[in-house]
Amino acid sequence: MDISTQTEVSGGKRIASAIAFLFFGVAVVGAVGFTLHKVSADPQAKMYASVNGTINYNGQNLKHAYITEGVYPDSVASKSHGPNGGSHPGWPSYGPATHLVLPAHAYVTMTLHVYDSGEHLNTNYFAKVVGTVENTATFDGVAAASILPTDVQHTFTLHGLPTQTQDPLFVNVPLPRVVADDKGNNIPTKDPGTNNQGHTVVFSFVTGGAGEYVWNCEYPCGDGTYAKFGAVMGAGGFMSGKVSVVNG
Ligand SMILES: [Cu+2]
Repeated sequence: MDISTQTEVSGGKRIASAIAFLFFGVAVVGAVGFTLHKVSADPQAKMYASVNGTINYNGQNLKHAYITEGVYPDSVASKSHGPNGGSHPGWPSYGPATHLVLPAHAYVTMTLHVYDSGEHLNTNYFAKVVGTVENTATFDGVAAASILPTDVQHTFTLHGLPTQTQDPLFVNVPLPRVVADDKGNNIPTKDPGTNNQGHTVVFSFVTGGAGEYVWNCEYPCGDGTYAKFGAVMGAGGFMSGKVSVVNG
């Protein structure tokens, strides 16, 4: 056999296998990229605050934005996990959306209709209203700076990570529980805003510049793992979500 021909053939094979390997590599990178992109896509429906007029606050004329959400004892009622409640229909959830979009430098009034029962907090701090206008909220129309730590169903706790690049924003509002009878059925409330099925909590806060924040519940409503911070408390979009503060 001619040695030079043999060398030429194996050189050609080497190029072919190098090209095949290159295509394989590109395919792997493409598949990984596609998968990561799909997994990291925002699965949470957005709720946009609607601006209606302005309000004078501390000598500043601010846009007045309004947003209304609910807190439900199960994911079906929350409407934020599809008509059948998604993968965990029995989990409590905020709804109908869990990604809140708020205008920057605005006076935001948030109304929460809350329908769940509850127990006591791990930490009494979260029974206080923090970061709102006058550090109060109204509970079925009555203003208060806190509720009993034993009578909480969930909390709305908005915060960000410590950062140099965006304004701080922290709001904590405890949500009073609906009392249940000894069979576990909720006792009707005196709140017409929820057809006597829950409580209405209203509070206002002022946003700074644009930024990305999160909110979560600090009432340990999960399963037994991690001091009741497992299950629903460890999953996104039920007892936690995003808050985008946007310009424009
Ligand atoms: Cu909760």
